[in-house]
Amino acid sequence: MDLPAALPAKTLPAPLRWDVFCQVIDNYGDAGVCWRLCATLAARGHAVRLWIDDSAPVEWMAPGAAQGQWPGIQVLSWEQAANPAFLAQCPPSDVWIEAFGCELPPAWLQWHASQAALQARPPAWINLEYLSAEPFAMRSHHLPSPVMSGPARGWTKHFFYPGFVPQSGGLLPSRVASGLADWADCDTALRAYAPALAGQRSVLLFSYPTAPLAALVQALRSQDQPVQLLVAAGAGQSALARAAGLRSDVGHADCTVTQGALQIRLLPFLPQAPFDALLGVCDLNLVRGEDSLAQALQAGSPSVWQIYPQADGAHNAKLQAYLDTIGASPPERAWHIFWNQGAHSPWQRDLIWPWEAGSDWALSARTRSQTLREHDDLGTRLLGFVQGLLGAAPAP
Ligand code: TRH
Repeated sequence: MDLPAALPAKTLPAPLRWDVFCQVIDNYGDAGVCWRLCATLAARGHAVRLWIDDSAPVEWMAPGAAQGQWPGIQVLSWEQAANPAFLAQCPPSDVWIEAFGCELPPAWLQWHASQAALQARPPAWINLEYLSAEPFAMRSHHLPSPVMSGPARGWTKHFFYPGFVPQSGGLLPSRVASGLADWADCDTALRAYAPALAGQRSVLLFSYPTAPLAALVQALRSQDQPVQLLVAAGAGQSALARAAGLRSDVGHADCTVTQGALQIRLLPFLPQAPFDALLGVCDLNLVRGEDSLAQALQAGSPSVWQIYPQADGAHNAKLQAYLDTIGASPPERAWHIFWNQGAHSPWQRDLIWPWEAGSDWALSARTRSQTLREHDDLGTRLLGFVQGLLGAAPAP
């Protein structure tokens, strides 16, 4: 009988040092994904530096992080990444993550390419892309992209595409569902912001201002039982306040207004963990952007995705690919059409609520979430890929 080959040392999950680069282009998704990745890696014992050009969203997503109060994570500025004197004090890392194609500062590349140790063994350099179910994402996942010019010429980046299926890069895990967050903290926040959810119907709304909010409000007001609408902070909240005709003096975060069956509660910006927890306790999550979608899916309650609209209409194919991949039912598709057709999209008679008799939406959302969570999450898949790259590189 053949003896199994000895495991190469690199397959051991030794803690690595990571540099994650984030440029905030718009909204909160760039910071949200990068922070979630950092938290996932740090929870597995890795040392992470997050270089970010605007740390304002991190201040409310992860209070204390920018002040160095999160074990394993250092939040640093983009300017520091371009300062050779500062870089000289930083131990070199094993992995560079360039989020969403943000280009690393030239001074960073210059400084690192001049270091003999890195010339002998360059870092695993990953271009972390947007979550997509489209075929191109699967085709491009793990593909190498040789650097052809500049100080790092001759090194290689690799694409990494998050996704919903086992062959993809997976989904970033929910901070709550995967036990990465302190449940007591989340519970305190839930008690504060969603005090009377038990036994009541509830909808979480995190939308762009272009969602059909007037039609939503109208439909909720005429429900036969009370419904709480928890409205996440941001531009969508201001639009909801206008659509519901809230007086400007109540149109601010952290207040509750009752209109017919509808109780509207405007939320302040919540830290990411309680935000995730909220997705797990509401009966319907109307979410936007890839990160809240990924979390809503894993949370296991029915969800509808308002996809970020692109001028060239490319978001339509992306939405279709998503619905096909998750095997969306006709009622779910009807909701996605209604919700993504602009502020004046009319309420349709065939739209059903997940709590309506005969609806199996809640059950299918739970089943989908179980399937997703049985697969390795993005952190595990990324780590495996990176270890393969580092193992293949010559030892220093
Ligand atoms: O803010 P978004 O709309 O971001 C989007 C997407 O990233 C999209 O890909 C990009 O093209 C576009 O911006 C420009 O939605 P998303 O992706 O859901 O990110 C929101 C993040 O904010 C998520 O990590 C959850 C977090 N969040 C909280 O932690 N607490 C809160 O109170 C709120 C409102 C959000």
